[in-house]
Amino acid sequence: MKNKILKILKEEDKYISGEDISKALNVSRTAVWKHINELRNDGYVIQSSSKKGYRFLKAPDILDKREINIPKGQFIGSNIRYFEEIDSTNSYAKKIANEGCAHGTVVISEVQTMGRGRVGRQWQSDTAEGIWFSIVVRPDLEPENIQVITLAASVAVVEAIKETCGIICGIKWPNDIILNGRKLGGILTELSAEPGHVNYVVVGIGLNANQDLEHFDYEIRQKAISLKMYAGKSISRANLLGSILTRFEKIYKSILLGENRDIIDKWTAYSVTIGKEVKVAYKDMEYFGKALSVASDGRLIVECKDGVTREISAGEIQVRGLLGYI
Ligand code: BTX
Repeated sequence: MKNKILKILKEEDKYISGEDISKALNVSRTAVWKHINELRNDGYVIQSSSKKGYRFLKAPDILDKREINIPKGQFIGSNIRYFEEIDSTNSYAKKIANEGCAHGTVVISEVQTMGRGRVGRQWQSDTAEGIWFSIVVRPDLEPENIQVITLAASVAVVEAIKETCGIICGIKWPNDIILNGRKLGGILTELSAEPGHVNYVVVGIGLNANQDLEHFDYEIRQKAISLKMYAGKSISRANLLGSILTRFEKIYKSILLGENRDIIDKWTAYSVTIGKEVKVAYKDMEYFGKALSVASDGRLIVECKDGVTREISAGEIQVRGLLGYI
């Protein structure tokens, strides 16, 4: 009931009387009053006037599904599991994916106590100023073609940031979102597969939204950035998340149609890696060379100084630009 009242207040966008709400929902005026107070306790700002009724003013800065707008019928985000705190949205997403959760389920947490990066690294996400979430998909693709999903997610993130904040970011192969030469976000894709068959893919996305520099641990202050630090003002996390989910669904559908080239072209347009001198570190080996392009399966093609052109897949290597962090 509380959410139905919220919907009416938001749609009305001006004062609406308690009586009109009670009639529309067939509940007593006391019940309406009680639910409005509950919404206020949730952080919603609702004006009231004894003559005119109630008026919606402002939503709290939370990533609750009531605040995330996605188009009707969209499957990514049609099922949302929301937490105020969790160890890692990726760990939880893998657990529910193993238990058979719906394709397109999204796990969101305001805070993570054990946010994970790649290869056992930590992802600092101990504040509700960021956007930390994981998407579960069950694509009908060969396991070796999954890497393009990470590229697709980075394109969705960069385009959504452009749309909702007017800020242009870059992508460092394969999964870093870069702003002003610093790390704004990252993507951790985890896969459960058997030969020839993918059970599920969890795409975990972490984005620094409204942190100030002091929020970051000392060790990463030189390389981390948030959208607020760049723009000088807070951004709406819910708007940005809604836009990412919407764009990701579109791009995901095009992958299933085999339109990888389109995604790779978009990814290349935002890339800060292609054309750069890079160092490829794999196990004990190090290669120096130039990043030439990305193959249709998402591998990075590097022309190495030893004369060999190598195709590098994520997870095996680290690529460091030789000129600073990117
Ligand atoms: P990564 O391995 O590329 O990056 C991890 C490295 O980035 C760390 O070693 C540290 O140097 C730096 N770092 C850590 N936290 C931050 C931060 N908040 N901002 C900038 N730099 C940082 C990137 O891994 C993939 C990260 C995915 C995170 C999401 S959040 C939702 C989901 N759940 C989960 O546990 N992980 C994913």
